[in-house]
Amino acid sequence: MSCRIVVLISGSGSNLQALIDRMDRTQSEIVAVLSNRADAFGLQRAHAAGIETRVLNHREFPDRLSFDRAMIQALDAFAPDLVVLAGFMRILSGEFVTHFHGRLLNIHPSLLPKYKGLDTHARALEAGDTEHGATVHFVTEELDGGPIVLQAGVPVLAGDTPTLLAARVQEQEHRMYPLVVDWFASGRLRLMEGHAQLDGQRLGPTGLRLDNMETDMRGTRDA
Ligand code: NHR
Ligand code: GAR
Repeated sequence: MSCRIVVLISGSGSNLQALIDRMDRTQSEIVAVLSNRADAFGLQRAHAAGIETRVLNHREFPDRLSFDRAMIQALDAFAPDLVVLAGFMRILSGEFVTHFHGRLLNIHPSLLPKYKGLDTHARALEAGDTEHGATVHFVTEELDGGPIVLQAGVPVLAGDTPTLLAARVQEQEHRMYPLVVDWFASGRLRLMEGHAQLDGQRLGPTGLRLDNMETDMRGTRDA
């Protein structure tokens, strides 16, 4: 049976594109894309792929909760098994997060728990970090604080700007998000008692590392 996915965006949607590009090879289907901005380029990507779209402008609602309730209604109409935040820029209420508990994933552009919130690339540069990266995690009410599934690191290079660094991080995002979504869609990944679990094994506090996993797989292939 196919996993019904709805993707939430606010902007370019390059992570959405990475998911779209894998759809024919997976047991999942993106049934809708929802944006809080009518001008999000990701909506054009969805149209080009023949995926239904919805726009809910948060500015047209009196407060966060009524926006979130409208989103819950719009999303429930698609009966999603999984809701994927892909560059979605609105903080979600406890009511929203509870409604989709265990079926809500986010990709965040830092090696959490470092740099929760916004402007992560500038903050990593400012701190003089030699490594930066991205994290896929289950969403809970604690902003960028939910159980971590997968992280990928990139080096910070001499002469980096936030834009250069963001591009390097996004390359990794486009590899890691489809992988995690596949794990969820195939029933291998779930949220159990507040912890991410893959193949029945509870993951550690910072989840798995994409680079380690590839080393492991190379080991298996060469053996
Ligand atoms: N909601 C909850 N409850 N928990 C999380 O972990 C969430 C979430 C909503 C979004 C994505 C997150 C990120 O990956 C995310 C995780 C927006 C903001 C923010 O401050 C912070 C983190 C994230 C997304 N948004 C401003 C707000 O007032 C608006 C900023 C804007 O519109 O540009 O909502 O980084
Ligand atoms: C991604 O890098 C994602 O990690 C980040 O925004 C970018 C969206 O790119 N997410 C956040 O900052 C969430 N607050 P995309 O629209 O091209 O997928």
